[in-house]
Amino acid sequence: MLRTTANSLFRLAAPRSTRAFATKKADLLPPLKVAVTGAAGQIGYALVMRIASGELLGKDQLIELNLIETEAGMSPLSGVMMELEDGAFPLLSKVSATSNLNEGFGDIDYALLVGASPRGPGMERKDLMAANAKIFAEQGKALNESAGINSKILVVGNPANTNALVASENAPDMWPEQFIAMTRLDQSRAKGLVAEKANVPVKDVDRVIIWGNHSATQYPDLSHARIGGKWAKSIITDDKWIRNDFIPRVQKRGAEVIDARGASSAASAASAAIDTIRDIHLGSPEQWLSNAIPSDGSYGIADGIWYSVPTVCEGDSHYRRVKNLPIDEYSAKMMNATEKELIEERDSVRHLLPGHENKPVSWNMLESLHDAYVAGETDKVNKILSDLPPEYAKGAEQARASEASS
Ligand code: NAX
Repeated sequence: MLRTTANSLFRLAAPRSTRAFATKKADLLPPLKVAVTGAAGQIGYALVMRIASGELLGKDQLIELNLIETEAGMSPLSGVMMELEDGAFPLLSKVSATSNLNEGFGDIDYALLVGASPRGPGMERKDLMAANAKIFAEQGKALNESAGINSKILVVGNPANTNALVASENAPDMWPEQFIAMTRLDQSRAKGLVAEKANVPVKDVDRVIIWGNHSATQYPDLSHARIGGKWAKSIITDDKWIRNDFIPRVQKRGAEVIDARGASSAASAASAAIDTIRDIHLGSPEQWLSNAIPSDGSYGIADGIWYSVPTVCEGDSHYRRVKNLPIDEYSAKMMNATEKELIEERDSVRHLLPGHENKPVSWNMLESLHDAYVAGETDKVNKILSDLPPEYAKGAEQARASEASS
């Protein structure tokens, strides 16, 4: 508990980035450490080359890559190491390969958790869920012990949302919001299909939302989407296309790729992982980006599941959910269906969820405190303060007193 409190206070006090400072001092920024699990797999292979070339954190950012694999994966991984060496990437200051999690996650700034157990012959979904939950529980523990204090963790390996929950629950000293499950690929797929339908370049499509689980229950929502700045539904007026073609196609796009390619999405998944972390690190404040993050009860979604919502990435490794969007009846039904699946997934791995008692106070709570304070909602401020541990409440009271006296 002591470590938890000290860590959360330190996290609050720590500057979120030294970027602006560093750019003034040198052409290249001091190295940031990035870990990738499953680095010898097909997504990992596509991913590490692009990270090394500077697409993840910027072309002025030196990178140390920690590649993590199973014992069996170490041999193919040595080939990936050779190719990284042969690429002579100027930004890559160091590469290491390991199957030891604490070593691989030591002081990292970002981790991309791609490695996961594949579905074996005759394996049921619940068996796959259990096998992967075990992997992500171990990784959560190791991240808790070894990762950098402000690190961000992107979970790609499936079932991504529930794996993120398991990893976070096993990392009691980390904020839940440090763990994000990837739904950016689903969002990009949805944007691509809308662009095709409207016959416009994909860059003209924005505010497409993926709600819920990275699975066939996800809800790709066009209610708020825009095409060339205009409301998408005023351009795509065919609701039947949206409900009977667009939504199921996005939900099952992974299977469509497997049917055509004979292998699952790899380059596009790597691309989406790069996009997710790049936007979190460098910011993309004008976009609504879908990320599965810990629910805070917004939109009536149950607490304690990793549910995809629209977020705004402000840069410096910080993101905010987009709140208070109007939700129509059809959307509510679709959002509930995917929530139900996530609750069932959570319940099936309960034995690997040690509980929240030692968790630091979440960003969600501090953000709600800030919002209520700025809006002058005194009752809400007092309610949140009464739920906070005393050391936070004392600091908030002091801030309030000094503001009142200035
Ligand atoms: P591959 O089977 O090609 O590669 C997985 C790699 O992970 C292998 O090299 C394996 O040795 C390694 N691995 C397994 N367990 C590990 C562990 N405990 N620690 C470290 N490494 C481990 O799969 P790939 O196509 O790369 O897919 C990886 C994961 O991404 C899968 O779970 C897949 O379902 C998931 N996906 C998630 C997507 C998303 O949008 N969130 C989309 C693409 C992809 O389907």
